[in-house]
Amino acid sequence: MTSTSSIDLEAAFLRDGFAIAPAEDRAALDRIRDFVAETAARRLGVEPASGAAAGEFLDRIGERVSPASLNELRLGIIEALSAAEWFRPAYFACGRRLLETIVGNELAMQRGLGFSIQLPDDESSVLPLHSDAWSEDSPFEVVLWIPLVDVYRTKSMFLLPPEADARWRAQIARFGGDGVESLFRAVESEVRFLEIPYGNVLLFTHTLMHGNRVNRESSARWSINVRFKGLFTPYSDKQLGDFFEPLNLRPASKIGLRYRLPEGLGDR
Ligand SMILES: O=C(O)CCC(=O)C(=O)O
Ligand SMILES: [Fe+2]
Repeated sequence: MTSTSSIDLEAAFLRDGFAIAPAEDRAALDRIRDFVAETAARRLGVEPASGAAAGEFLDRIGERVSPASLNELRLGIIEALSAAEWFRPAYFACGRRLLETIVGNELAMQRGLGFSIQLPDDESSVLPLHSDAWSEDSPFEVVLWIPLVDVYRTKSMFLLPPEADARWRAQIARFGGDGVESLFRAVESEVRFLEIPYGNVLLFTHTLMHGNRVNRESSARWSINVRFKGLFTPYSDKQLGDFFEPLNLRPASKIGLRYRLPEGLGDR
């Protein structure tokens, strides 16, 4: 049965290219946030914090780490999350129904994760305007993007709404030689920086142009991104088994995938 709210959500996602919703498993989200804060504290040799204090610790990480040592910290956290077997189910639990409504209930989930920390005024960790579908990702993918702190304005990411994206995409060849910064300048007045209080998740289509700018707010951005797609939708360079892993395969699909036609059936 399709509920009215899921129809609204579907229409809103098609109209806006994204949806922001409360984490469906808040305990799972808090566990991820606390684990990240603890891992960061351990690596920096300071006292770990949990709960609201963990959020504050993350916001203020710029007081303890320099842009030069940030990437090492980031990689250490990715390694710790990848090794924690509870992480992937916990992450999925934060947006499961949302994903099922927007994508489907037989899903492929990215095996790795993207992790971003952006210190205030740090120019070195900017991810300029792009669409993942322009490189090696399939347009059937969506990104479940979860902030570990409140994000807003330049502490967040921006997305170009579908109508503007279609209009500018048609003119992209004009910007070929000048690089993405000139394209950003052209679309700047139309991009939308997404405000997402901690406790919420963002799901968006990376077919839309998006990216981030230098964080000009006073606290650090921490966010995770993981891609999902319909298991049987077309793949691009990022393949099943390698980049993606099946989630909740249904019985009929299990039977179909392992079925082999008997030999010697002849023409019938
Ligand atoms: O975190 C960001 O600012 C951008 C993330 C992004 O480009 C992606 O997840 O595809
Ligand atoms: Fe992206």
